[in-house]
Amino acid sequence: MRRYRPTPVPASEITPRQVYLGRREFLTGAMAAGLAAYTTPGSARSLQATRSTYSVDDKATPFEDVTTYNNFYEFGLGKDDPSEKSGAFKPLPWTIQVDGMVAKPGTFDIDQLIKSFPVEERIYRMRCVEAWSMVIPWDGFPLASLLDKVEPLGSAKYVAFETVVRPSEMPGQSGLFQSLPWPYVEGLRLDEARHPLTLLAVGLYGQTLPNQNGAPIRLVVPWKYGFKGIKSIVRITLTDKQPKNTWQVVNPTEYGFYANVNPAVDHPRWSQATERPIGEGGFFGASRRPTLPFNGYADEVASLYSGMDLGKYF
Ligand SMILES: Nc1nc2c(c(=O)[nH]1)N[C@H]1C(S)=C(S)[C@@H](COP(=O)(O)O)O[C@H]1N2
Ligand SMILES: [Mo]
Repeated sequence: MRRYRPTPVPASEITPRQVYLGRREFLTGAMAAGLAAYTTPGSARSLQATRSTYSVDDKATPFEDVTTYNNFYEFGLGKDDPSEKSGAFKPLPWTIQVDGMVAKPGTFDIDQLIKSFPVEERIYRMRCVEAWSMVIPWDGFPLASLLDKVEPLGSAKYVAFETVVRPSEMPGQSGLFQSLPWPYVEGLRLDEARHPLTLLAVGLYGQTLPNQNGAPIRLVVPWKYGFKGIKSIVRITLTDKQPKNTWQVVNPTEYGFYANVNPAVDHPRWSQATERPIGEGGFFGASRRPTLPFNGYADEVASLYSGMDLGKYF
């Protein structure tokens, strides 16, 4: 079913984008690229990425869907809000502070990070807790590479993440109605954070991240529900206490710390057994498909949770 690509290949051998998307989709993709360029004025740059062994062969969700059907509450609650209301957001210049239980804390410039680590293309499944799914070609580097740089202390057990707070550029953070407490925060166990699948994405479809997808840098943890993929990160802190994550804080009966994709454990308000792939089948033909344990990544990650009752930890 899922096959790994055998070996990394040099950037020059990566399928040209128009072939990859298919002709018709390339045309809509080109239109969407125009839209993305509009919402991120002058900032879309292409990235040189090597393809990774961790990719899946599933057909990628069209660029247009990946960049117009989004969850990013800092820009509003609607799926259209992030692409339509993120035009004022400035993802550059950008630094990430990495601190807490580390030997070498530091503040890193996004451009330096992109230069200092090899950027890989990783085609990952993404499963939102709302039961829709996509297949997204990300460009990024393993979170472990950044963690190695700061040298976590033996006492560090978890990694906490924080999104930027910029009410002047993020309409969902200003005004009378605030949908969530800010900053949006997330967390992983240190071994989850160090897992080779755990990615810091700096781009998708071979170019820097559109604002709506979490520019300039966001987390991608493909075996967990999409909300763990915190966007527009400004701070990463190593700690010995289980970090808070925004959705668990606002609704602890529905969302947990682990949030591993598990078709056997229903959300209190809907089934998690199947999912709706975005960009397939049109409105009526929206063909659901079964959701896989750990979103299809069980072989790689199930061992992280041996001894844990997976029906209990959500
Ligand atoms: N800061 C922040 N990060 C966030 C969110 C958000 O509202 N704010 N939404 C999450 C949810 S619920 C999902 S499904 C994914 C969506 O990522 P995408 O829009 O790039 O597909 O981002 C996650 N990261
Ligand atoms: Mo989500």
